[in-house]
Amino acid sequence: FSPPKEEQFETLEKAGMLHRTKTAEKGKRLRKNWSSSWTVLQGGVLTFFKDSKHSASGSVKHPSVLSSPEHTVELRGAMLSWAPKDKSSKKHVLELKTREGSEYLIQHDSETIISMWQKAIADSISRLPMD
Ligand code: I3S
Repeated sequence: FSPPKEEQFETLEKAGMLHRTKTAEKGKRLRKNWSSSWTVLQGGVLTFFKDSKHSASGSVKHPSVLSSPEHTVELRGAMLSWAPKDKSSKKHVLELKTREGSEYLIQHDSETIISMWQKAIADSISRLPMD
């Protein structure tokens, strides 16, 4: 199955539970505060939702009915890499740096799951124009 190209950009790319923490805002370092959140990757935007109650698959296609997003991360111009060891003692940690100078750590205990997120987010970034 391959959807029409115009629609591809709008459709849900990935959703699931992730551990995440914001580590910088507009270039200023923040104290880490890890939490689990339902995370949706769609149309070049990564959204972390506030609670995990809405993770039933029936809600996945309708993010508007979920609780309000806690963080909406614009992926255009962002950079994703595996976090250096000194950023966290956790394993399988991704570091996402936005164009606006915000930084997030994203983590999952499963290497398989975090690798799928790494690929999905990297693919999304690469499809967006740089400027
Ligand atoms: O880089 P740090 O300061 O070792 O990060 C840890 C802290 O954020 C810690 O919270 P407190 O600042 O309240 O102690 C968290 O509980 C830890 O999870 C953080 O370390 P990891 O290595 O898990 O990212």
